[in-house]
Amino acid sequence: MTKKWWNEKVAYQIYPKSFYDTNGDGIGDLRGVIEKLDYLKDLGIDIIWLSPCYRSPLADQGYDISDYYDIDPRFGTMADMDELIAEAKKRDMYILMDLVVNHCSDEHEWFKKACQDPDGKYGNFFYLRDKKEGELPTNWRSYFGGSVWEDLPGTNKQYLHVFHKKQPDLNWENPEVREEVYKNINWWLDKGLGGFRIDAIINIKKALPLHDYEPDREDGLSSIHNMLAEAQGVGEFLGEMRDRTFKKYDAFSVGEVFNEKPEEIPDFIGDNGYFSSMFDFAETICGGSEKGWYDCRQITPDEYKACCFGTQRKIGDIGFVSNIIENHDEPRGVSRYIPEGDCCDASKKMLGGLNFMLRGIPFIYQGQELGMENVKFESIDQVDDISTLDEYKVALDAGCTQDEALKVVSRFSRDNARTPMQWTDGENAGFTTGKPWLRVNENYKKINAESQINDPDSVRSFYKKLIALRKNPEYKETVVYGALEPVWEEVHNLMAYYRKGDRTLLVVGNYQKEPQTIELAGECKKILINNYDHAAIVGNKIELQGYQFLVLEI
Ligand code: TEU
Ligand code: CA
Repeated sequence: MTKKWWNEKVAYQIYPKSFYDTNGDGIGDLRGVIEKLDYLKDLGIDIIWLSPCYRSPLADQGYDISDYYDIDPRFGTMADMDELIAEAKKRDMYILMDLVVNHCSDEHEWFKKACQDPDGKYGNFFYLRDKKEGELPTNWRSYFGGSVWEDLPGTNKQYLHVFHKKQPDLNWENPEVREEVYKNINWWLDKGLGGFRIDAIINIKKALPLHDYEPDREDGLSSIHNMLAEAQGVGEFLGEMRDRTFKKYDAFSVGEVFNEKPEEIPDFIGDNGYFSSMFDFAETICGGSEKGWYDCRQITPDEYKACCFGTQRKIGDIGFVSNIIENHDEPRGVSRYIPEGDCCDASKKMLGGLNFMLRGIPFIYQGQELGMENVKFESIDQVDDISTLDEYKVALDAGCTQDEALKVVSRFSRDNARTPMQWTDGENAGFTTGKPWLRVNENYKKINAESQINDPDSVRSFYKKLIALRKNPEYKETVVYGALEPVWEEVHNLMAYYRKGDRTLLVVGNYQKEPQTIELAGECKKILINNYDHAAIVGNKIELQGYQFLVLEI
């Protein structure tokens, strides 16, 4: 593996709408990000991924772009964006934008022109099919529910959307579409962006000719995954995109890649891979279900461990994955991966530490460093997210009561991670002086940045220590590049691994509330990180407290 500039970095995802509002309209904005750069710098962040802030109707919170060359006025102006890039640079930080090019918005001018003249140039920017009475072109189910086919307004055609109907899929088979995408990427890179997070990218390649698949739910439709499993050749598009854009700028690119085959990993993230990195979603997939969220379950500590190690083994030294416990599409990691009733500062630090010390690039999602938790929804009216509303309906259709369906939603809703960032214990958690667009989590008086910044025992201070260790010149080589070797894998509720570089570190988390004793093969030279103020080391035995997490040099 060739070393690259981003290997040693620590990344942070900002969901702009919920980060910090500076003008009192209840919506977070780019000026809010600029104001909080020093907060992030103090934490130790190098790379900031901004979820979309392009011009958009916000039908899917900006993942539906109507102008790739503009900033949505609710988030600010292009001048704000330029200032953000410049202010980040001053602090040695990089900004990543979200690249959403599987689809655009139905309010994009390309789509409007396609409606006006479906047989013309812009008709071929999308997947259009002639409308036939009582029959759809294919039986695919959109990710957000219902058929992927929708009538093309004012025509006798239908268009394909694998996500929401306001997100028509772009036809990547058309070279003109690809040219437009590359032109836009380069335009942004010329502005001085560090790179991109690449949205839903596996969906750009459809299995052609489009056809039906085996229905997999009562609705008679078939999951997009069935089509994607058959689609061949996404790599040709991705390789072309790399060569025409990222590679020329040595930009960082991190792909939202699902379901890659082990033999494809070098193509994706090896030297000269399509991307610099890709997210590890193994633990979000484990416990998942094609039937819907109502059929998903919380995974156990042993499963969590198996997922992390499975990925690490698959990747080896091929490249760097990007490690997460949560993002804007997932519930809060601490609510999801810590057994019910055990969520506390110690277990939050343990989970964060176990994830952070894996080989790869750590991505911290806003509020994760504070230990922000899932929300308790009292009624479905409190939900904003389109995917959640669909899953609620799926749960009801499957026979869940309203209460059960609400419980499902509370556990898995994307809104769990989208509630406003908790800055202070003041009104609206200090996020806005107006009315927040989405309800603030009730626990903000207890969980907020202000109370944690100067508290050496806070979750945030613990994250700062983890980040500082990764940057410590004496340990960097091992923490960043060292090989990962699982240890005591068969021990129940214990996750432990070595990181072996020019030094040897042992990372260990007691993933349960009961104590547990481990026996080291060698001697412990030094305790580098501890989420308790004490470690009971006697000879080569360590009695770990419930959820104790240690990084030891041995
Ligand atoms: O998500 C793509 C994705 O693959 C979905 O699994 C998504 O996580 C799921 O539908 C959630 O219920 C990306 C973005 O991260 C997501 O926010 C967007 O909604 C989606 O693409 C469409 O752009
Ligand atoms: Ca605002």
